[in-house]
Amino acid sequence: MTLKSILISSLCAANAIFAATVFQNQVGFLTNGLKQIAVAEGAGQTLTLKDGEGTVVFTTEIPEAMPWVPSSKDASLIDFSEVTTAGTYDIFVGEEKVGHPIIISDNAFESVTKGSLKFFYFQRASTALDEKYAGVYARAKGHPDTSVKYHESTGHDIYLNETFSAPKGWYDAGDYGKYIVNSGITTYTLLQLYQQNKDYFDTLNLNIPESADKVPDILNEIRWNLDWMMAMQDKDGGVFHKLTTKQFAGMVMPEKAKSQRYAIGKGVEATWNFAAVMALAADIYAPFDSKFADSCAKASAKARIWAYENPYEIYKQPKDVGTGSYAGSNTWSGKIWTNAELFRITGEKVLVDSLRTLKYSRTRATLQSWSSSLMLEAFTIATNPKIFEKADVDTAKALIFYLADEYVASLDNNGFGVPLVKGDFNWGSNSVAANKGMVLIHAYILSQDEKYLNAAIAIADYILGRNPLDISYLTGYGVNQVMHPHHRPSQADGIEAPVPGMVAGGPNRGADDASSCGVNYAKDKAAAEAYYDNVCSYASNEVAINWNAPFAYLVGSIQAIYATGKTYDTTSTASKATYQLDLMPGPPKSKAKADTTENTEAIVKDVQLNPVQAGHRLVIKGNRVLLEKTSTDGTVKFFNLRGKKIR
Ligand code: 9MR
Ligand code: 9MR
Repeated sequence: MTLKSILISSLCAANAIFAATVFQNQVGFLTNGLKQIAVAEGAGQTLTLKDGEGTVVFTTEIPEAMPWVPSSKDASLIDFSEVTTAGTYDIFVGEEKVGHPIIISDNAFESVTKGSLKFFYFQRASTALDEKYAGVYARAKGHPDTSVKYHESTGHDIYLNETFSAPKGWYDAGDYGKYIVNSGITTYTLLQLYQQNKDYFDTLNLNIPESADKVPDILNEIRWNLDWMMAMQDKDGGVFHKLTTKQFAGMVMPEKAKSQRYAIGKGVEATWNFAAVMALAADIYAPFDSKFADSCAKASAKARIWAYENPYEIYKQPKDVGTGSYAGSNTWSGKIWTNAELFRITGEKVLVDSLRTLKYSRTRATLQSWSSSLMLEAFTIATNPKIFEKADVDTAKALIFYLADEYVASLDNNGFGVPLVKGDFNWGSNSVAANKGMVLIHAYILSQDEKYLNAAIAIADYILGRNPLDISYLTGYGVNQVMHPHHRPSQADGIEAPVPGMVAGGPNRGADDASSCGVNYAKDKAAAEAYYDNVCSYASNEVAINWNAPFAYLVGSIQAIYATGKTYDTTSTASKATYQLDLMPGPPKSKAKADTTENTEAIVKDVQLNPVQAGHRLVIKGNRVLLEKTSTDGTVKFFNLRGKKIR
C-alpha cells in the first residue's frame, strides 16, 4: 500500500464516521434565483449534484467551514446558482448521498405563497370552514361575536349591559383572541404585498369561498379582517384595543370555546393602527368597492381625530384580563404612519408636518413589529416619490438602507449565509427573520441591487430549512416539518398533521414558556437551536397572523418578482389624492359648544374608570378638560388634550 492510498482510505473511513450534514431549503429553489446550501463536516471533500439519471450537473470542492454565531455548528456555504435547469437533484458528498432532494423550478415559491396566505382563511372567526376549501381541516363555525360585551376599560357603562356586534376577523394566533394592534401590522403587510405585486396577485387563486368573484383573492381574504376592524371603532372614533374572552380558552375547537367575549380597552395604540390601515385600504379597495373604500377613508379620519384628542389614553391590561396584552407599542410612529397614509389619499398639507419628525429618528431605525410601525411609514413614503416631498422620501430611504445594509453586512464570513444575529432569537424570531426580509425587498425595489434580493432569498431559505435544526418552520411544507404547533384547532381536531401554511414562532433564547413545558429547551443551546416542537411551547412554537404576514410578503414578493420579471415601479403615481376628509382635530365649529360639553362628560367618565398614569390626572378648568402633570419635584404643568402646554 502506498502512503497516498493509506491516506485516501483513512480519509474515506473518517468520512463514513463524520458524515457531512446538509442544511437547505426543503421546498424549492427558483430557476433563476440564488441557490445556496450549508454543509457541516464536509470541508475539503467533493460535493456533487446529480439529476435523476445520475448525471452530474454541478461539482465543487467544499470550502472551509465558517461559524455562524447563532448556531453551535460551523458550516461551509455552497452556491450552485449556476444550475438553471428545472428538475430534482440529489446531493452527494464523495460517494454518499446526503441532505434532501434539491427541487428547482420557476414557481418554487408559489406553493408556500399560497399556503401562507391560505392560513388566514383557516384563522377566520365567525364562520364554518367548508370541506371544499378546507379539506380535512373543515370545521364548525365558532365565535359569532354578535353579542360582545363592553369591558369597563372601554369607558362604556357596564351596568347598562349593552352588547354590540363585531363578527369576522382572523384569530390572532394559537388563541382565539382578535387584537387590533396586531391586526394593524398584519393587514398593512398583506395590503403592501398586493399593492406592490398586482400583476401576480390579481389572478392568484386561493380557493376560498369568494374565489369566483372579480376581486383578487388576497383582497377578499384581507376584507374578512377589515370588516371586523371596522366594527371595533366606537361611535366617538376611538378604537377598542381587542376583542377576547377574559382568559384564554382551553385547547378546544372554536365552536367549543363559548365564554363571553368582551371589547377590552380603547386607546391610542389601537386607534392609530386602525387609522393607518383604513387609509391604505381606502386606496386599495377603491377600484373594487368604492362605497367600502369611502367608509374606510372616513373611519380613518375620524380615528385620527380621536387619537389627537386623547393622546394619554394608553392601553393598560385590566387586572381581570389574562389574554394577550399587546401593550406598550410606540405611539409617535403610529401617528406619523397614519398621517403618511392619509396624506397619500388626500394630499392635505396639514398632515405633512409630523412626517418631518422622521429625520430625527433616522439612526433609531427599528425593525417593524407589532410594537413599532416606524418602518411601515418609511415603506409607504419611500415607494411614493411622486407623492411625498423629496426630503421625506430621502429620510424614509435612509431608514430602509440603514437596516438593509446592516443585514447584508452580517453575511460576511457567515457559514449559513443567513442574515440573522443572536439578538434576533426572541419570541417570534421567525417573524423577525421575515420582517428583515421585507426591509430587504424594499431595498431591492428602491435600488434594483441584487444583493438585497439575495439576502431576502437567504431568509426564505432559512425558514424553509437552512437552519441548524434542519427543520422547515412552515407547517405542511418540507421534509422535516413542524408537527406540534401551539395552535388550538391543530391540537383539538384529531388530525395528526397540523393545519398547513403556518409559520411557527421559532427559536427563542428566552424560553418564556419553560414552566408550562416543564423543560427549559434553551438551556445550553445556541440561539438558533433554542426551539421546542411541542404544543406546550407557546413562546417558540405558537403561530400568529403577524408572523405569517411578513413570511407571505417575503415569499410572495420573491415569487412575483421572478414570475413577472419586474418590481414595483415607484415612479408610477401609485394613487391620486381622491378623498376629501374632515381632518381638523376638535369638534366641528358650528356645533362647537354643544359638542364640547358632550365630549367633556365622555372624557371625565373615561378617566374615572381608566386613570392615565402616575403623576397625571385630568382636571376640569372652566368648561375645558386639561391634563395636569405633576413631576417628581412637585412642579405642576397643564396641557390641553392635544398635548399642547397651557401653563
Ligand atoms: O395559549 C396561550 C397563548 O396563545 C399565548 O400566546 C400565551 C402567552 O400569553 O399563553 C398561552 O396560554 C398559556 C398561559 O399563558 C399559561 N398557562 C398555559 C396556557 C396554555 O398553554
Ligand atoms: O408576539 C407577542 C410577543 O412579541 C410577546 O413577547 C408575547 C408576550 O406578550 O406575546 C406575543 O403575542 C401573543 C399574544 O399576546 C396573544 N396571542 C398569541 C401571540 C403570539 O404568541
